[in-house]
Amino acid sequence: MKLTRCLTALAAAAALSAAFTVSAREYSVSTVLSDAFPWGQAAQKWADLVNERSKGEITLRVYPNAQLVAGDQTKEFSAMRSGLIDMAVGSTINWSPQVPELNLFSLPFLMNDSRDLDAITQGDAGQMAFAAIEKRGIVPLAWAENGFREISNSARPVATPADLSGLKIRVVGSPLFQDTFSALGANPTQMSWADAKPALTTGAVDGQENPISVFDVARVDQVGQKYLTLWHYMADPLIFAVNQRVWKQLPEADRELLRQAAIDAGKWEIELSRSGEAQRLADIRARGVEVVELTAEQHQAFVEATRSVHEKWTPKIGTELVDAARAAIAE
Ligand code: X2X
Repeated sequence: MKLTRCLTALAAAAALSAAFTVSAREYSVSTVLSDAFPWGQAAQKWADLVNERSKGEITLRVYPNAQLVAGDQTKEFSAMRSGLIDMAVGSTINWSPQVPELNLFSLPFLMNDSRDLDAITQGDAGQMAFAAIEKRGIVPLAWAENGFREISNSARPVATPADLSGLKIRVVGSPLFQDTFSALGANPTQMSWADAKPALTTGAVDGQENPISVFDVARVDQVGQKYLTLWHYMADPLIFAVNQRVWKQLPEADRELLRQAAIDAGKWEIELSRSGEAQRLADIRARGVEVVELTAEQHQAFVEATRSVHEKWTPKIGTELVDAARAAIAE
């Protein structure tokens, strides 16, 4: 009798714990920027769609500001690979130290506009970039975007490479950025986003480069960045991705759910991000920032000044991948 009761209690406990395991499936999602920015909104949209479509069974908890890697955004990919982080919506810049192929998107002036970017991500080159990520133990699911990166500084309007001469520019991620800004005669300093705003505030650096949405939301104008040049020199896509062990443990239906939700969230964010740019730029101008738009000749001078970066980095990225990207753009 006693034994039966005891067994019943055990069975009940086991059932309860099984139920609990199923209903409490929660995964961490790392981002660098919070949901005040399109980037964080992409991750939150993913979480919302997954929650809704799994009827609350799967929870994605978004941890912004690279907090799961103590602010060191270039460690995010490694942390996800080791299982410290389950999932991420990450920038190609921040993952390129571990996935050199992702430097493709950082090649200066490779892409002129969103059409070029889409041609890459939606074609063979995009698949090759995903294969490179997969080869390194991470499952990529979908694309979103941070945006075309524009350069700002506190000293003077920049319309030629000579205008950048000697300016201390905060850069992020891959050593490619050192090469680009050195080729332009500037003085690049690598640091995390967490350190960037204080460095701009104190004047430890003169300038930075980030998409218009980041300049706008982070109020970079408030830390003395009075000059903004629209040179569209590169764009960093965002990638939704999952640790391989986590992925393998998921039932097929859940994988499909996660993938489709990532694709939908990515499309939603890309649209949101692009459609908001004109208004953001108007707001930035209204705050007194001097916005420089380049003539075709001025643009060309920057292209020529950074050719050496392509020569040095194409072999590291992979000639086949760079060729595929160029072919996609040319089509
Ligand atoms: O650090 C940056 O500049 C940011 C926020 O754009 C990235 O994480 C690439």
